[in-house]
This record gives sequence, structure tokens and C-alpha cells, in this order.
Amino acid sequence: MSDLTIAQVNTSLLDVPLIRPHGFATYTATAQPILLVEVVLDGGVKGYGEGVVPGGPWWGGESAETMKVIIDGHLAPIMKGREVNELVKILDDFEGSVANMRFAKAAVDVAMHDAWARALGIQVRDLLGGRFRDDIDVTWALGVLPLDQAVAEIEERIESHGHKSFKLKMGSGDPDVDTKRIAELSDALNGKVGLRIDVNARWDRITALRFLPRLAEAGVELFEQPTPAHDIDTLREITTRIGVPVMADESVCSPADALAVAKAQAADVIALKTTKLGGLQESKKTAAIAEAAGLACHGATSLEGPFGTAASLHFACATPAITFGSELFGPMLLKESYTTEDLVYEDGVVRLPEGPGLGLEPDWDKVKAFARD
Ligand code: MUC
Ligand code: MG
Repeated sequence: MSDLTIAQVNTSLLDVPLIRPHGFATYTATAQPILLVEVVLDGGVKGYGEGVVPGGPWWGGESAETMKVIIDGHLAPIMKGREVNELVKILDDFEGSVANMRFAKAAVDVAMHDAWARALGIQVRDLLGGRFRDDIDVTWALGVLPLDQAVAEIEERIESHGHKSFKLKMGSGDPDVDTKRIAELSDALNGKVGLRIDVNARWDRITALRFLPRLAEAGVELFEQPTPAHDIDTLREITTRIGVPVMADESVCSPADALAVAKAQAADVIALKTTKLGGLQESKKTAAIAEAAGLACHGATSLEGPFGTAASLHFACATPAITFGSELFGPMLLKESYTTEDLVYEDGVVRLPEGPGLGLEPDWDKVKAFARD
């Protein structure tokens, strides 16, 4: 037994209210369920991670509740009694017991990185290769909203936080009405900021080929995952035919998926969510594949709270391949956070916190207030 030995893995389910409902293609979230994971080392050091999906299981099948079952029953027993500096071996051993379940694995991967870095008195960024940058651009994402509310929210966010680009969720309702809504919004903003759309894989090929050219004409600068995750051929067709950069999100949930998209030249940008990929180590492999293939990477989000967002931020700040900015805005969508200090958002960027590990401490009164019994 050493100070680095994992003594406990504690999990608790939180429900953190949002500042406004966030409408996705098939689901509207009013609170974000977060599984807070605490890894306690024998020497007393603690590390934190978050099990998070965007609102619920609609995105990839996992939910905060399934993550609790998988972590408590299957991943924690593999971790306990092992030294945290065996991290990659522990992750490898997970594969023998639990297939897929990448969001759950990401939560414990991050908590182990945080605990290990704190025990060494270094930042998580140092464990991932060290300093490449200290901050990154943040795109603000709007849910599905009526035109006047969307314009008001964009104006307000430009004023308060200096965001330079905005992501608009699509894919709910009639594609014709949905496309008109975005074209009118683009008109109203008159090129003041960049507009991107995320259809969350809801359109079939014909719908995408019919409506994406109209969105291109309206000035949309990036198409995120218009068509189903498995359909790499259609994604390539859109990438080569329409002339607007395409970002693969649901199509890339592993390094092998990134390789398939790269080989097919099916996208220009990879949405790199440390959650859907199973954590920081798998994210590193994915970024390396994208970089070698000449694809850009975007620091994407599953609407993580403070610890999950900080983990993705440390990753982005250690990774040259993240050349397409980020959308690490999750904590700003929460009505209230649950750390003693908040991440700093200003001038369109989020800044890497100082201090060991992820650089954040839980505020236990707030954690208790959000905890489900
Ligand atoms: C996604 O699919 O990109 C991130 C922000 C947002 O509004 O949706 C998510 C998930
Ligand atoms: Mg997406």
C-alpha cells in the first residue's frame, strides 16, 4: 500500500437546474443530471470527475443513472486497491469487464487523473503533455428557441462574455420550418458572429441534401452531424458536395471511429468530447489520429458541470490538435455551480484554472443541495 493506492470510489447523483430550458432535437432539459465521482487515495488526496450526457440517454444510450450502476458495481471494484499511477492498466482492465459505457469510464478516468495530479502537486494538463495554451475560444450553444428569443440571447451573450460564434440546435420538427428559422436568424444577425448548426444525426440523406444548401446560402459556417452516426458515406457526400465544413460528432465515439472518418475523408472537423470518448487517454488517441489525417478538432461538450468542463479544458490546453476552438460553456448553463471557485469566462474564452489537479474544489453545501436522496 502506498499513498497513491485507491482506497474509495464514491458516487452521488446531482440534479443541477439550468438557467433556461435547453431544447435538443428530441428532448428538452431543464436540469442537468450529473454523477459526481470522488476517488480517495490512501494518502488522503481526493480527485473528482463527472458522469454526464447532454440531458438524458437520447444522445448515446447512457444516463447518469446507468453510470452509477456501472461504476459502483463494475468499475470501482477494478480500481480499489490499485495505485493510481497504474491508470492506463486500470483502463485496459475495464475493457475485460465492461464493454462500451464510455461516458461512465470517462467519469472515473477524469477522477483518477485529478487525484494523481493532486498527489504529485501538478496540474492535470501536465499529465497530458504539459502547456500548449492557457485558454480557448468558447462557442455558446442555444437550444431550439423561437427567433426573437434566440436573437436576444445571442446579443446578451456577445455583450456579457464576448462569444464570437454560436451553435444552434436543429432536428426537431419540420426541417423546412427549422431551416427558415435559422435563415431568418442569420439575416437578423447580419454576419456579426459565426453561426453553426447541430442536427444531432436526425436528418436522412435526402433531407440533408435538400436543406443544407439553403443553410449554406444563409451563411451557416459549420454543419455538425446532420445525418445518422453510422452513415459515413452520406457524411462524406455532404462534406464533398456542399462546400461548408462538416463536423462529425455522433460518428466519432472512439479512436477507431476517428480512423474510419479520416480514411473516408467524411468530415473536416472532429467534435472531441472527452465524455463520449471514454476519458482523457482515449481522447489523446483520437486527437492524434485526427492530427495525422489533417482533420481539425473542436473541444466539444456534453454539458458537463465544473469538473467535467475543467477536464476537457486541461485536455484542450495540452493538445495542439484542438485547432477549432471549443464549446466548453456547460457551467454557464447551470443556474448555480458547486465548486468553491468558478471557471473564468471572459472575452470569448475560458481560462485554465491554476492549482493542482483540475484546479477546482467542491463546495459541499452546494453539492448536498443538488444531491438526489
Ligand atoms: C451535442 O450533440 O453536441 C452540446 C451542446 C449542446 O447544445 O448540445 C450538446 C451535445
Ligand atoms: Mg453535437
